[in-house]
Amino acid sequence: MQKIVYVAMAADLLHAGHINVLQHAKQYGKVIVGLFSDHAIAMMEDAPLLDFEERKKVIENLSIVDSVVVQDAPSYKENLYRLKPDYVVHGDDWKKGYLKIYRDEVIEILYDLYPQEKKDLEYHPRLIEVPYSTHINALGIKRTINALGISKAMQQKRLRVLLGLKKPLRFLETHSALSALIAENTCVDKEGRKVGFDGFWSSSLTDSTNRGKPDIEAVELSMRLNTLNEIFEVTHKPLIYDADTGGLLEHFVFSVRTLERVGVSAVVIEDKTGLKKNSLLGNEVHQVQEDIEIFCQKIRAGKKAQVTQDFMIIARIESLILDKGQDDALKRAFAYIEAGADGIMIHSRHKDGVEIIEFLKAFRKKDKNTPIVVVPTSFNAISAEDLAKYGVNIVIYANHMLRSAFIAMQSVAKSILENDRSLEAEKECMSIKEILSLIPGTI
Ligand code: SPV
Ligand code: MG
Repeated sequence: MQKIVYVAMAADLLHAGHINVLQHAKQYGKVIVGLFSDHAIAMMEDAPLLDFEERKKVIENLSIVDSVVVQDAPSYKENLYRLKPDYVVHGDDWKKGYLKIYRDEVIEILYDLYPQEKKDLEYHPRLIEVPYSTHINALGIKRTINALGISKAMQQKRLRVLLGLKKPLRFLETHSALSALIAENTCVDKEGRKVGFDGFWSSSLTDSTNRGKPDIEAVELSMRLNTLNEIFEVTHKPLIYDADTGGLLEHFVFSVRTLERVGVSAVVIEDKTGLKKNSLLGNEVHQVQEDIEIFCQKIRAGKKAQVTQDFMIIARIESLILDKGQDDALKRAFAYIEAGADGIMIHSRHKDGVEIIEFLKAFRKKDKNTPIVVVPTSFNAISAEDLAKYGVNIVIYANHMLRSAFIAMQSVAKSILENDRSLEAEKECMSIKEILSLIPGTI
């Protein structure tokens, strides 16, 4: 009987490296590809560009592939115990890095399935590892595709796609194209996962501060649109826009259309009225919460104004900021959802996060699905992962790029004055060579 060979892959961008692995596998017998589900890929890294059905169509039509099954988790466990393959084939690149834990687990399972083999935790004779094709750089291919650009429609839709695939999503404040490039490209390897930011937050606070203006809706949409366009020109991740109160209902409907047209994925409007001040000032300043029904009308008008199915309107509740209590926050949350809000943002300025967790528990008891957004600037000791356990979908780091840039710039400015030259400040600066090569197309 023909031997069974199991090969797991994402195959988002099929290239010669995949074919190389599959050709190796074919030498050992019948090739079953365990195609990672969208969810499994999103758990390990970013959501795929092509969805499962699209990727499956490509793989199942390869003559070297005998059949395709879904692998619905990063772990091989379920499929290996079910299919009991004679061999598992993989590129040898997973010997180190974030995928190593899955390799270790595969070896353990193979010893369990084939106990007669002499135990060696580093290796199993039924695990065939194909030298990784170093000349093929999947990340490079992805970067090239990103450089070519993706349509605004695809970038916009990505927020809804990601919400359906993973939790939490991490969004980082970006106030310029450069800060967005940093947010887009920074990632860290964790056990079993490559973690990066899922998208951008266009903050009213930092967009105003960056222009030397207070966070009181003084910077017009037309000004902020310039920044958005610059960000969109060089990135492909989704952006959530902080529209303050959304302004008058009659004006908000135009803003929705404009934001939707440029490719913004979601707009957040907060339930305040009159002269809006930054929420973190709480009741130290005069701030007035909007009447529930009036705010619902604004949500309804916005939903009616949008053209696509993809654009989202997120209602931000300021009850905890203004010490109005949990009952008021919950009442508003359900009223706003009823009015058509696609998600809610609950804000708090307390450091311990107790009132946020209390809200999340009470809300999730009644509503399991509506996306919840939080901005843990004050309750910053709770990890995104822990917030997700309480039901949060999107965690926004709302101002950290600008705040950190300010400190770095101020320190360099001081150093130049203190030393009356720039030599000492050099160590705090990126080299000229690096900054020149930072942006593709410079040289
Ligand atoms: C912003 O980033 O502008 C926000 C979040 O609205 S907060 O500053 O916490 O109000
Ligand atoms: Mg704001």
